[in-house]
Amino acid sequence: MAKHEETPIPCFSSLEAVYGDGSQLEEAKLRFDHLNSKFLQVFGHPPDVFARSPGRVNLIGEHIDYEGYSVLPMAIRQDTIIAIRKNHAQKVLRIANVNDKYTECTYPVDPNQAIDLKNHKWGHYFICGYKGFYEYAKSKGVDMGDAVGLDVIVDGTVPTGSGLSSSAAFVCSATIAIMAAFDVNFPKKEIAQLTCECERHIGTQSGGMDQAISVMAKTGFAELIDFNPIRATDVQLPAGGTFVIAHSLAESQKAVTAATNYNNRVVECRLASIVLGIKLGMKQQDAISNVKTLSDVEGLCVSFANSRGSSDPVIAVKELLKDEPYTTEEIEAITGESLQSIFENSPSSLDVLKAAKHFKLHHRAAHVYSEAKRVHAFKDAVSSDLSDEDKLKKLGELMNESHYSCSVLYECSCPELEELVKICRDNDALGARLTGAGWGGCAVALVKEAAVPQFILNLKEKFYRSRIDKGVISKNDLGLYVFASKPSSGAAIFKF
Ligand code: NG1
Ligand code: MG
Repeated sequence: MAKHEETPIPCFSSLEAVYGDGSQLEEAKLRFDHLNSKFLQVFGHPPDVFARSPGRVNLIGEHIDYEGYSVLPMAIRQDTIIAIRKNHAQKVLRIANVNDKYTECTYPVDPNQAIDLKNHKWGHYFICGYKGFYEYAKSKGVDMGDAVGLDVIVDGTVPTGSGLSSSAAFVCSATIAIMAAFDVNFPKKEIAQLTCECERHIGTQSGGMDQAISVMAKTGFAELIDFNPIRATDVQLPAGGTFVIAHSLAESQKAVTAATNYNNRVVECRLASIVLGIKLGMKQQDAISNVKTLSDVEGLCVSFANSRGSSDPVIAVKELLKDEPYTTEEIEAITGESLQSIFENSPSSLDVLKAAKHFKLHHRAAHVYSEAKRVHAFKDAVSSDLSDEDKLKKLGELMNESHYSCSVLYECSCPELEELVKICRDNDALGARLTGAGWGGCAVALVKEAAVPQFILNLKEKFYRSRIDKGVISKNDLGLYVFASKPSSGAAIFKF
């Protein structure tokens, strides 16, 4: 049997295969009916085919996918569904949304068009998928002929700016819908790779976790995702524990704040890896040309640590990178080359350099190496012969350590997330941490199954009540901001 990741995206003629037969199915039927009628109303004909791809919650392994390290997310039930149809009469991409907040966007059919990053629009994420699809088809020698128009309607239920990867749910469902409209399909792992690369057209130097889990998830399992090449290994979570997702209500606009937040950390990690490489004996030019990520110099760090009687790469970080932030001049004295020229081919990195005062190489590298270890400790605990109760306890501890590292070393938390994580822990969570990129968005807490209803009530009382009173959110929407989540299924195509 072909491995899961080698198989193409499944195509179904009914909703049950993805949405089960309970309340989720009823909700899905309403959404698909609504998409159909809205499509008719907006474009004057029904859609040809649908694609869906889910959001995700990352259980552990934050900000390490782009450094080449494995992560451990699971898909959530919230997803993006896209209805699509080719339109030979109109040579334009028309992208509408069931939510009137997102007004219709139109784009030319040229797959080589540049995305206007200075002028951010929601439809840009669809264009990421569109460009990605054409780039991939070209690399595979598929002759796509003249570009045709596309009519598209989007329905997303993953809350945006929440660290639950609404962006990847959108980019993946867009790419898969476009593939389905053109009647082609590729192996999941190739779609995971191509969607990861094409989401970078939006200007964030993303890793690949979100797209990989959105495309490859399986009902009932979290997945250990490895990179280079992308692989997914099923992880069966211990019985008796439930992950509760809670929104801090601080929105993290990653595409807009990239230069100071997300891309800044990617650049800091690159600089940390080059400096470590040089300090561990690499020639300057060699390190600058060949070292892209901290995983590239881990071997050198481990040898160094071995010489000190340990195998922990953090030892090398502690001894070789100073605790205080580095200035540009200090780094250039080590690399022998200007940062401008090191990053000359990456406009989004040059934006980072422009915005940065200094670079915290020690802290960022210490986070990445220690977080990478915690992912494996998490996976090992799950498959150990501990009792389920002890496994859950261990997983909770690792989540707490991960949060500490994100907050203190990586500085990607925010006051609202700190408050929420503390409330989770004070109310009997086995562990709690921010999830996704951070700087806002959601926390994830591991809670004993039997305690979940009371836990959610406590969060409502202690975190959300004052925000409802202040009118930040409406009481009726609470279910959108705090909910228990089970591992859901990955991307699918529907043709009825
Ligand atoms: P979110 O917060 O879902 O956008 C981002 C990155 C991931 C990963 C996490 C941090 C994108 C599309 N996703 O997730 O690849 O690096 O942050 O662990 O940029
Ligand atoms: Mg995202």
